[in-house]
Amino acid sequence: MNSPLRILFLSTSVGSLGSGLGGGVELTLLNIAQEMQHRGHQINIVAPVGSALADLPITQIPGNLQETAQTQGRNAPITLPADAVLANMWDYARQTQDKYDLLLNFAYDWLPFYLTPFFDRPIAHLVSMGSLTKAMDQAIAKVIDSNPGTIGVHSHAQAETFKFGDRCVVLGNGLDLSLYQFQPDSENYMAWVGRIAPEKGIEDAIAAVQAARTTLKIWGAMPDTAYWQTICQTYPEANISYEGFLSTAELQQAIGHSRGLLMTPKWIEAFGNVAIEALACGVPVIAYRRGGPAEIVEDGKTGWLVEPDSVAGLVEAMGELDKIDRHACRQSAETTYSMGAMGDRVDAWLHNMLHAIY
Ligand code: HBI
Repeated sequence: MNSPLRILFLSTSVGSLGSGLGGGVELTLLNIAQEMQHRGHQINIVAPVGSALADLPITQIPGNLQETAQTQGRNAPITLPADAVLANMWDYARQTQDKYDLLLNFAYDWLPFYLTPFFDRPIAHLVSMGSLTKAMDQAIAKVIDSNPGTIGVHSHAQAETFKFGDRCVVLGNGLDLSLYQFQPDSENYMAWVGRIAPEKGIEDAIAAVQAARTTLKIWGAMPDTAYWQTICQTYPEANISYEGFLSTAELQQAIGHSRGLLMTPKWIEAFGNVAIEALACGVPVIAYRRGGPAEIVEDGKTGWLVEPDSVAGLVEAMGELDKIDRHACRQSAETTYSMGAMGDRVDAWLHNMLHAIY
């Protein structure tokens, strides 16, 4: 058993926890925080004002939110708004760091990486996305050079997008599977879940269900309604419905009854929490063979992996869903993606990092 630690969690800066704007990292932070508490570690979370997450201890920090990194180009300059919540969060961290054994950063932003050598306490960074900009790559590389073992990622595919990928610690991810009910039977609709944004490739899923003459139900945050309107105008015949951004309890109930989940990422999805949420409910996953989901789905066993960007491949895979055993989907979630399995990986990562220093 690893010794109990005092850990300060620093959240993403693009939205308050619970708003959905933080995407997959909200769920990741919640699950790691709950599992670390369960293991006897003492944690506190620093996050933008308006954050609420289960009954976790959160210090809410005011300030203006950060622009999302994935909408900027590779040469994007470092930006911080006036009165940046990110800067305010890290100023708070600087002032209180002595109360903790280590800091755990979830923000995919330049500042936390730049500040790392200025802090007295070790900082572990869980990098939530693949390589996006030169500035971020350089900032992360600098940290991994001076503090080996402190950069965690979710998948090998994500690590490989960075030149230093072989020196990242691959953690996968984990869910509280008790929140997900296994559903042995399905109704006749497909599911798509995610932030409704270009990098998620929802257009392909809609084109596929239109071609397959089936129904698609869509859940997730909708940061840009104009983008959604454009999609609806582009596919007027598609049988699709936007079902909103639900809590985990409601979402798992809704996707649990789907025939299958479609994952159509246009970028290298770092992981794809949604894939394990679906598997936990017994729902097979049809995913492009790209990024994190390709390391989660076992082709032919828990879903189908499709040639990236092939709508025809998605249609063909939907026709083969009956070959997948829904029990095998749930089992694969329990084996690799439970809180315990993820907790073991995170515990080992943090303790190895501390042992390397002291
Ligand atoms: N963009 N600038 C910035 N900072 C983040 O922490 C960040 C982001 N975009 C998306 C994001 N985090 C999370 O949704 C990841 O889980 C993808």
